[in-house]
Amino acid sequence: MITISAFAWVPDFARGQVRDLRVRWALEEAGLAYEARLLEQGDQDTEAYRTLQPFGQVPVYQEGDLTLFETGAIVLYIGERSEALLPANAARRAKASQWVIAALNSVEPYVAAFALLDLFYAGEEWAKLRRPGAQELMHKRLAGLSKALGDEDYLDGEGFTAGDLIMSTVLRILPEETARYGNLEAYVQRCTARPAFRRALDAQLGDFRPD
Ligand SMILES: N[C@@H](CCC(=O)N[C@@H](CS)C(=O)NCC(=O)O)C(=O)O
Repeated sequence: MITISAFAWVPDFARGQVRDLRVRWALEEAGLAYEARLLEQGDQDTEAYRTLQPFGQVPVYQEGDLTLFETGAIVLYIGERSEALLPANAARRAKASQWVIAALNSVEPYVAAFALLDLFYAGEEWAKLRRPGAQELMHKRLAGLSKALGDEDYLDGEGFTAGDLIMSTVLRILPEETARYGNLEAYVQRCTARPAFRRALDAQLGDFRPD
C-alpha cells in the first residue's frame, strides 16, 4: 500500500494548498490507491519523521521499502507508472520533466517569497518595503510563463503532463496574481477541472480535523 504524510490540521488559508495535494492528484491521475498518514502538531519534528523527511515537511511517500520526499521527485516517480503524467514519447517525457523543474525552480520560489510576505509578515515594516520588489520579480516569471504557454491548452502544446500538474498547483497559490494573465487563469481552471484533481482536493479537505 502507498502511504503519504499529510497534516491533520492546518489553518483555513492553507487548506487546499498543502503540498500533499500534488501527490494525491498524481496518484488519482495514475489510478493508484493510497492512504494518508496524518501528522499531529510536532510529529514532523520527531527524529523518526526527520529520518524520512530531513526538513520535517509533508509529504513523504512510502511504498514498500521506498521512501521519497520532494513533491517533484514523487510526482515524477508516480509518472513512471502513468502516461497521464509522463507520456510514452521520449521528447514529451523530457518536456514534462522540464516543466516540473521549471515550476519548482523558476516559478514557485518567486510566488512563495511574495506570498509569505502577506501571509506571515504583513504588519512588518521591512515586509511593506520588500513587497513591491518581490511582486515585480514574481511577475517577471509569470509573464515569461504566460508567453511560453501562449494559446496552448497545456505547456507542452500537446496534452496534460506532470509538468502541468505541478505548475498549476504553483499558480493557484495566488489566484489574484495569476489572474492578471488571462491564459494562465484559464490554464489553471483547465487543469483543476480534471476529475483527478477534484478527488485529490476533496480527499485533502476531508482529512483535516475541524477547528
Ligand atoms: N519542497 C518541498 C516543500 C514541502 C513543503 O513546503 N511542505 C510544507 C507544507 S505545504 C510543510 O510541510 N511545511 C512545514 C514546515 O516547513 O515546517 C516539496 O515540494 O515537497
